[in-house]
Amino acid sequence: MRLYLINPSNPLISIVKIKESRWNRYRVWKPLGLMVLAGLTPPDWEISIFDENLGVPDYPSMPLPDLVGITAFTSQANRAYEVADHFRRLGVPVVMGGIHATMCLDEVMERVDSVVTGEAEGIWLQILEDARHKGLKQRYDGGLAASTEIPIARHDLLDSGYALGAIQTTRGCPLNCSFCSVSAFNGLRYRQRPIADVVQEFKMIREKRVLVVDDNLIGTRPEHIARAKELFRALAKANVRKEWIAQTTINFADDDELLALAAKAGCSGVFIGFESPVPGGLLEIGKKFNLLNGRDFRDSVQRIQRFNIIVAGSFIIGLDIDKPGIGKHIAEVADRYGVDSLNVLFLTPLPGTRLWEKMKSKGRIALDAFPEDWNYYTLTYPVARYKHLSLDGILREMIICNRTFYSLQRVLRRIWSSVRQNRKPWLSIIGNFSCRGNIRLACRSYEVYQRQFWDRYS
Ligand code: B12
Ligand code: SF4
Repeated sequence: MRLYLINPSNPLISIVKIKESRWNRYRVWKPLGLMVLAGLTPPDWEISIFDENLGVPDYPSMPLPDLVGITAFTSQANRAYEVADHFRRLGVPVVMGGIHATMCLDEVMERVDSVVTGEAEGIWLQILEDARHKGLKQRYDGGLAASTEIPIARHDLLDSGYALGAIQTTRGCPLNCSFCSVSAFNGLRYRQRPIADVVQEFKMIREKRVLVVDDNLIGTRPEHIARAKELFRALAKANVRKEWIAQTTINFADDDELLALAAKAGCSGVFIGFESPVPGGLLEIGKKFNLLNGRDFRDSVQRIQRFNIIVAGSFIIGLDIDKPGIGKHIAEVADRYGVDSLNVLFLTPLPGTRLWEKMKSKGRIALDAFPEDWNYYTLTYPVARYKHLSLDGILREMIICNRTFYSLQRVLRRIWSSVRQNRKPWLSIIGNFSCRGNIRLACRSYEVYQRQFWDRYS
C-alpha cells in the first residue's frame, strides 16, 4: 500500500520564498505532524512525505498512491483543497487532518473524502485499515492523545533540504490566550512526553540544529518545571550534541538552575511571546501570566542571555488598546527589553479561538470570503477591522515598527553585543538580517494587499 503525506504551501508567505532572501532557508521548518503520522503507520505501507515548501512535486508524473493524507494550517487550506482535488479526480481517496480540518470541519468535509479532527494517535491505524478495505468514513475524531501514545517521528523520511530538525516534547497549554489556537486544539492540560522517548528521538535527528516545536517548553507549574529540568539533565547526560531553540513563557527566566540545565542540554535560543507593551493589552488578550509579580522584563531577558541563550521576542499589533504610535512603541520597548530579535504579527482572528468569536460577532472580520481569504490568515496581513487603526494606519505602524527595530545601527549593535558576550552570534546574524531583508518584501506585499482589499475595510 502506498501512502503520500503532503504539506501544502502557501505562496503568499514570504518565509517560503527561499530564493528572495537566502536567510529564509532557516525559516522553512519541517512538517512534524506528517512525520508523526508516518511514525504511527505500519511497515507494510510505503510512505512518502512531500513538503511543498521545498518545491511543488510533479504529482502527475508520480505513481498513484492508495491514500493521500494532507495536513494544513488555516493559511494552507486553499492549496490543500487544490491538491485534494487533483488526487480525487484520479480516484485516490484523500484524508485531511490538522488544525484547519479541526476548526473548520464543515468546510473541509465538502472538499475531501475524510476529515480527521484532533490528534491522530488514537485513530490513525483505524483510518489506514478502513482505507485498505475501501471503507473510509467521512469523519473521524482523534481527540487528545496520551503523551505515551506519541510515537517517535520518522525523521528519516525528511532528512535533507532543511537547516533545522524538529521535535515535540510536550503538548497543550494552560494559559488559553484569546488569540491562540493551541489551547483550543491541543487542550489546556499540559502533557509531557516520557523523557526516554524524547532523548531517543533527539538522537535520531540528523540536523545539528533543532526546533523544539512545543508551544510552552517548560510549562507553568512547579511539577512542569521539575520535569523540564529532568529532561534537560537527561539530554545533557545522553550527550545528544544538538543546539536547539524553543518557545517558552517568560517564567523561564525565574530559575537559574533551569537556565543552566537548559544551556547545558543545548538550548541556544528561545522565542517568548511578550504580546503587548502595556498591561492593558495583556489583559485584553487574556495573557495575565505576563503580568505576574510586577515583572521586570529587561531583567528577565538579561538573566536568560547570561546563560548564552538568545531571546527572540514576539508582539502583536492591532489590539483594541493599540493607537497610532504603537509601532514605534513596540520597537522601543523590545529594544529596551534587550531582545535579540523581534517578530511582530497582526492580531488575527484564527478560527476556533475566542478572538474569532468576538470579532465575528461584532462584524469585524474584513476578509471573510472563505475559503479564498484563508490565504491571508498568515498573521502577516491585517485581516480584521481594528479599533483605532485603519488599514493604511496598521500597515504603516508595522513598517515603522520593523524599520525602527531593524535599523542598520540597531542591528549592528545587537550583533556586536552577541559577539562580545559570545552569545550565539550566528543566530543573531541570521535572525536580524532575515527580518531586515524581509521588510522590503513586506512593503511590496502590503501595497498589493491595500490595492486589492481596501474596499473591504469600509
Ligand atoms: C512549528 C510550527 C510552525 C512552523 C511550521 C512547521 C511546519 N511546516 O509544520 C513555522 C514556524 C514555519 C510556522 C509558521 C506558521 N504558523 Co505555526 N505553528 C507551529 C507549532 C508551534 C507546532 C506545529 C507542530 O509541529 N506540531 C506538532 C505536530 C505533531 O502536531 P500537528 O501538526 O498538530 O499534528 C497532529 C494533529 O494535528 C494531527 N494531524 C496533523 N496533520 C494531519 C493530517 C492527517 C491526514 C491526519 C489524519 C492528522 C493530522 O495529527 C498529528 C499528530 O497528533 C504550532 C502549534 C501547535 N501546537 O501545533 C503552530 C501553529 C500551527 N502555527 C500557527 C500559525 C498561525 C502559523 C503561521 C500562519 C503564522 C506564524 N507566523 O506563526 C505560519 C504559517 C505557516 C504556513 N506554512 O502557512 C497556528 C495555526 C492556527 C491555524 N488555525 O492555522 C498554530 C496552531 C499556533 C497558534 N498559536 O495558534 N509554524
Ligand atoms: S502562552 Fe503561548 S501557547 Fe499558550 S495559549 Fe498563550 S500564546 Fe498560546
